[in-house]
Amino acid sequence: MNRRQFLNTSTAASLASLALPAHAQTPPPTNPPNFVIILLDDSGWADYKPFGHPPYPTPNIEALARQGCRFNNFYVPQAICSASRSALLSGCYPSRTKVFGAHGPGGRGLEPSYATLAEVLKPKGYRSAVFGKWHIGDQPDTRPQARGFDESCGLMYSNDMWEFHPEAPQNYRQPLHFWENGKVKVERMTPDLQPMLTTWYTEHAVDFISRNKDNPFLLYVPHSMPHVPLFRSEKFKGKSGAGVYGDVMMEIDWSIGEILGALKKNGLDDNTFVLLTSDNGPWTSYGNHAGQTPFRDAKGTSFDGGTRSACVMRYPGHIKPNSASTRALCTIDILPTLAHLAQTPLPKNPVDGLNVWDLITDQPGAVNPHDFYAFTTNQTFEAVISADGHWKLHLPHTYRDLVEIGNNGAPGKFRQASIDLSLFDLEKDPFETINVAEKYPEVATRLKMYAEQHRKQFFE
Ligand SMILES: [Ca+2]
Repeated sequence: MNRRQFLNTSTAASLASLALPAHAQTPPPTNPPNFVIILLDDSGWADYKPFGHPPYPTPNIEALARQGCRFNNFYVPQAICSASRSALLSGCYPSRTKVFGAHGPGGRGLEPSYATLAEVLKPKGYRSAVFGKWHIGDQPDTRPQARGFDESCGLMYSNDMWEFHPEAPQNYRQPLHFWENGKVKVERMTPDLQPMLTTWYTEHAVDFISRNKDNPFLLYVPHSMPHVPLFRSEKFKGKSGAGVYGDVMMEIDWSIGEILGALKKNGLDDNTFVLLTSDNGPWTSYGNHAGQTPFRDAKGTSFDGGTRSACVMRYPGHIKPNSASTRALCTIDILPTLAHLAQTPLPKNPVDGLNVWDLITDQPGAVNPHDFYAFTTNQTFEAVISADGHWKLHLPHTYRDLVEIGNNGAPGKFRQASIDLSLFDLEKDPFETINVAEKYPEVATRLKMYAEQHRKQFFE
């Protein structure tokens, strides 16, 4: 999708949403559903259809979108791995949990004082599993087994935090482990073994579904790919004709097909909520090993190229098939919304997200219960958007700006750039190019007030 096509579709959808009448709250479904959350790592907004038009096929994701709703304005509160994952699993802003950036080996991650989604669902009899990249804690009390997940396998952090790091191998002297159920299963992941990651996660996921068809479950599959270094198994080598990135995305699409197939085979299609998205935008300095986004900048910034993720949700009978939404939503809302669907209480710790089920199901007259969403990069609070997704205010901040693109697994170079206080009209200017703060002073004042509220709450 190019920028003009994107503008045409999003304007039509937002005009349609204006015509809705007054709103009534939707009760949760009678039977608490299963939850499947598939999280890609560093995948760009345009990496799969129907969001983008990549030069490789993604038929299983397209099928998922046909059976559910595509969310065009879905955000993560920080476009970096640990911060984003922690927000998804806790419903809290990084500003609150202080999980910022990407934690390295041995990192604390999310403190146990903040409940995870798995812990929230446990009292309702849910069995939970995580198969993939955890990255919100590599200490005995912050790893998956200690955080409500009954089963787990995968990496504790990013797949580039190893002895073959292209820039800083000296930072990663300890071998990259592959874990299974709280124990190290593979002591040293090598370039010969990384191609198996997507397959291993998928096999565990399919097996977990078949063993849990008679009880409610949470299946969380945070793929290691397409984060660099890129690896795919033999069966996908050269298959896309679009380079290794295309092969990797085809293998992820295959994995999604396997998971959806397992749901169908076990008769769980109708009672399972499926969500697919990415933890942040593409790592563009990796050039042909990075994904694509039409939006400004990328991973590691608070521009939409970093924070806006392509998202699909499917729940037959509840979410309209083959639909599209321009509602602004954020990953912090997932925990409270799924708690609502499971009819289980919110955790005792404060949660920043809110139940947005009526927005997801597009109930007549439903409005976002938030005033705004806040965005940080590492420890810096940088921007807010109005909860209708219309306006975005950047506070003055620096950001990394790509000046040299890397290739074939070698990164390029960034420089530090800066932006002054800027208001963007995301409906007319989703690419954050024209500062309209002087044209709409009352909007700028309102968003500055929201920003001050967030700053006072978390940064004083
Ligand atoms: Ca990431």
